[in-house]
Amino acid sequence: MPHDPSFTPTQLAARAAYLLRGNDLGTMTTAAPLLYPHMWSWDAAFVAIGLAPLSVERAVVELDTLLSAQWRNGMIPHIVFANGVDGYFPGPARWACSALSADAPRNRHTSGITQPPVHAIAVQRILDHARTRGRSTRAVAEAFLDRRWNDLVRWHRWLAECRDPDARGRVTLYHGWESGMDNSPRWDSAYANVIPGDVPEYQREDNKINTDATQRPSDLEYDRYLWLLEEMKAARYDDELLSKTVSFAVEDVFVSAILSVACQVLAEIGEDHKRPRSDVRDLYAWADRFRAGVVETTDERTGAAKDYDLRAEKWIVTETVAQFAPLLCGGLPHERERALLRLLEGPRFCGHPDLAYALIPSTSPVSRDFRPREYWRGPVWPVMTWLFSWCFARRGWAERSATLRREGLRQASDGTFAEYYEPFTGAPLGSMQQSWTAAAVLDWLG
Ligand code: 9WN
Repeated sequence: MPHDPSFTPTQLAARAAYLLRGNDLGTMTTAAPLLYPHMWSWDAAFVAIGLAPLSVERAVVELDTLLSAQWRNGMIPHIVFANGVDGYFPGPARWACSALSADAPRNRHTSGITQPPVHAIAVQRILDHARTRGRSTRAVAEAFLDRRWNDLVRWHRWLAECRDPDARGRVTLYHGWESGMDNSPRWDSAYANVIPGDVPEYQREDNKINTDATQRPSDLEYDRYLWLLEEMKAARYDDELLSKTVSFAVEDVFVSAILSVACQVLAEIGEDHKRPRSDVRDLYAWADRFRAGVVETTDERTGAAKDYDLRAEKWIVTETVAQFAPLLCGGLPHERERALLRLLEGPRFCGHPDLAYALIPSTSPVSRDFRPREYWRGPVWPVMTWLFSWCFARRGWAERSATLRREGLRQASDGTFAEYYEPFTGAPLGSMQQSWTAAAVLDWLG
């Protein structure tokens, strides 16, 4: 049964705003107060989406902080470390980015990998809110776009050129963390081929904070995560070398769909705001390329998308939220899209009879890989609900979007702002006070 007490929308919005204020270090918002005391890339974008209805100015600062840590090659790193804050492993010393790579920024500590490119969506939400405000706020948003346009295009260009050098229309990842869905069953077979060598000694911090081992990745998984770091360090985070040497390399269909949407959104912003035509043209071309790359992976009958393991040279078929990637970016033939919507809304996902809320579990409850409490192996992640709800609205599916919003808000009305939820009981799991959960609620209620 869903948890009590439940808060009214007004109370919930106030608590969400209070939470973001509490997690604010000044110019960056931590992803969560204890478990994630730094800035994460895709979290920061969602945080900016939540901040925009409260303060366009503060939302802009969030993205500015993130972009000020962009690498010279264009990569936005997955973590920007808060100065002088410990409590997360692997921290800056373990990544050693600026010592190893001339592309890493000198003035900021960051990780050496990336995360899903949802940032253009945040830029659009900021511009949407600015439009409803006075002249000075609109000017802040415009100035941001002037200041950061090139950086945003550089970011998308890096993904298109360095992470899809053969123009297959799919983004290559060298670490499960880059997918944002760290231990999803999607990556099990690719990780099985990662044989940890000499991993320098380490102590996990996450399991000191979340002491319930059923909710976090295992030690064996962590050994592999840390081994990949060593492989990347040996390659000095060099884009070309990574593609040859790292033992984990997958084409992520979900990140590819996000990139397609993000390129489309940024191209439209570029058109509206009279940005250079060549940029807009490139962005539309990448949107098309990655949409086609996603569609190419889909099952003819169900429309379900799949990832590709570049090292094993085989498709990865699992029943996870990533199967629905084409619903984000579009491009499927009509019948196939209808089949995929039936899969989404049927008993293998949102229509499973035992779910507390009609939301998309990270892994299908009928899959062998399903674990109802374990991170990306089953729980419902509110931020995913938000992403689908937003994309569905954009695709003209108002009712589907509204259903996700309604169910997402019902789930969040327990006021914990949990990182993820148990699908059957609705119990909050992972980190509480998770910034992006509050941000989703603020956007929905804004
Ligand atoms: C590793 C911050 C991040 C999210 C990811 C989520 C989790 C980190 C971790 O937390 O990953 O990047 O330590 O488990 O999987 O999506 O961005 O909220």
